[in-house]
Amino acid sequence: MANSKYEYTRHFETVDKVLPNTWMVVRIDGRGFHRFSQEHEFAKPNDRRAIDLMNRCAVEVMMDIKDITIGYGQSDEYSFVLPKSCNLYSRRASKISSTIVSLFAANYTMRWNEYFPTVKLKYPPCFDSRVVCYPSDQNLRDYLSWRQVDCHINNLYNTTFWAIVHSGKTETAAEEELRGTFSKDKHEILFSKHNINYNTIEEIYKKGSVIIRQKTKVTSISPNTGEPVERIKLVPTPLHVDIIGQPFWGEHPQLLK
Ligand code: DGT
Ligand code: MG
Ligand code: MG
Repeated sequence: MANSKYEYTRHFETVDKVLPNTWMVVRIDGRGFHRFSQEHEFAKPNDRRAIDLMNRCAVEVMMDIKDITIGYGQSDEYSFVLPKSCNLYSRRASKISSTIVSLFAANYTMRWNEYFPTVKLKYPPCFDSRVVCYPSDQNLRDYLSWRQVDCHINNLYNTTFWAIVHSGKTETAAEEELRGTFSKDKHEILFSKHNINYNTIEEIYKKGSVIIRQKTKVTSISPNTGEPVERIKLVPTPLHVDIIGQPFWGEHPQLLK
């Protein structure tokens, strides 16, 4: 490109490189999803279609951006982990974060009908995004644990809250009943008053979704022979498991490399 007298404005771009040799986490979060979930008639407390759509978008992001090793999602948020050695966009925070969030939002819009065939998308969904760097493996694990604990606490509260409301009480009465209660109290309210054993609720709601690249048998048609060929590929796969304890990290040691 020819130089022009205007080119000097390029130097106003500030450097926003993430510290080298640290874990990078991009977290995206739905903007105003309290309203978005109401306008689009999400089931309460959890809408399986909405969760499946979020997971699909995250899988698509990970298929496109191969540097991402782990995704973790719950509610209207997703975190994407990039390893210490990652040099995507020379570690420029705004390039990384804006690419991931726009890819996610574009997929959310494009695939909406697949997951909500009977609900018209009323307005464009929007997500914010940030990059946070974590220096140690323990920091990264603690970050992911924080998000999973958040999922658990919110899900237990929301499950109990909506059980009370669905039993005929007002939202204010439900709030009142839950004020000051501990986890064990909510389990008890669910079990004794609403006949719900929290432990039997599906893991996807209690644990959120962690996406890692799993070895998967993939069948494709050979362009040469026209015959199906089987290959083992690493495919981003959502799991609904505990990521706080050691077993998950022991089973997948490559995730902390
Ligand atoms: P923000 O992030 O500051 O722009 O504000 P919001 O409104 O997105 O709030 P946030 O992110 O703290 O909370 C997520 C909201 O999304 C919360 O109001 C519950 C709603 N939501 C997420 N997933 C579901 C779902 O499966 N069902 C229902 N009914 N609501 C959901
Ligand atoms: Mg939000
Ligand atoms: Mg949120």
